[in-house]
Amino acid sequence: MNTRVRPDILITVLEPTDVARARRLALQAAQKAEFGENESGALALVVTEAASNLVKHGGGGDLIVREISNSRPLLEIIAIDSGKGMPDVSRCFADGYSTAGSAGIGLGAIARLSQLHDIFSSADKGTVLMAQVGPGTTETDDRLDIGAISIPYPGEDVCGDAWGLDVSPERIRLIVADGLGHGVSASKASTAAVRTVSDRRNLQPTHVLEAAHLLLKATRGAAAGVVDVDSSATEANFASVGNVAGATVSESGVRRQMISLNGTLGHQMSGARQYPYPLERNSLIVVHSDGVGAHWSLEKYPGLAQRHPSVIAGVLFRDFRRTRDDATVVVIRPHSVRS
Ligand SMILES: [Mn+2]
Repeated sequence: MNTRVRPDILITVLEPTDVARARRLALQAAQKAEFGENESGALALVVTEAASNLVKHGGGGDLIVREISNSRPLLEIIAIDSGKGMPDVSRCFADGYSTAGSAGIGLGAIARLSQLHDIFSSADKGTVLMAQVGPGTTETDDRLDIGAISIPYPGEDVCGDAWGLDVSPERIRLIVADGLGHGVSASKASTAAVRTVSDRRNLQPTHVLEAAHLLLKATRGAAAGVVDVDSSATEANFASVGNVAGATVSESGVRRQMISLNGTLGHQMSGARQYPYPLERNSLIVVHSDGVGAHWSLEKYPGLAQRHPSVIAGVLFRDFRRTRDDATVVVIRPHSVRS
């Protein structure tokens, strides 16, 4: 079971002093993740460049620092703005090209210092940049690409949402849970729902939710969605109770909503059901709490459905987040084990 070690950090970056703050918070995260000196230095440079770009070119934005749980540490930076966008992203990533000041050199440095980076920019909607820095590699890389953002209700230290990923030879399983309300009690409920998955790996999604329903009686209750993807990545099975939404998205951006039933785990559930959904090659699965609005379409962002899932999560978070709630969005692109 792959769950978040520490909560994601969101830093609003509007002016140069915020750049210094972002760097400081990222370095604290690096220390907790036991980065060495070189990796910390690389991270500081990446965060400084990404945050400076938010100020110089994005008209301000959000910088998210996320720890990717792994045997070796890896931190992901996602920089999100709603600015003018970059006219030619591939040229911007080559050293030396810039539309204003040092942006071109900055993106080249980010590319060199990161294990993995990706960017999506549209002229009218802004830019989302992601970079993963550190000595770690993602153990499940051959099974799926994943992007996730989970940010607490404003002012809370803990997130009332929780999510987890479990990869076995037979399948990939993802759960997203949203504890009622926000804060510590909500976090306890959603964490208990996620833990049910790791404790009951052999149960079907419906039975996992039924088990969670019993376990969560002592808590405030939660909504949760569980999706299984078979090893050939041709079928997803989704079961959801309450306001956790799931959808499949084709490579061209066509969305198919998956079914969530009414109810609250721990309080009221009239039975869980799971339904199968066919997956095409390079299909995505998107699962999110109701802190992200449900009326999104990747077709409105040409090319986005082919980007790294972290960038897709960043765009959905930017454009559909409801600020008065915990907000979690997880995007996966399963790979066929046979291919
Ligand atoms: Mn919620």
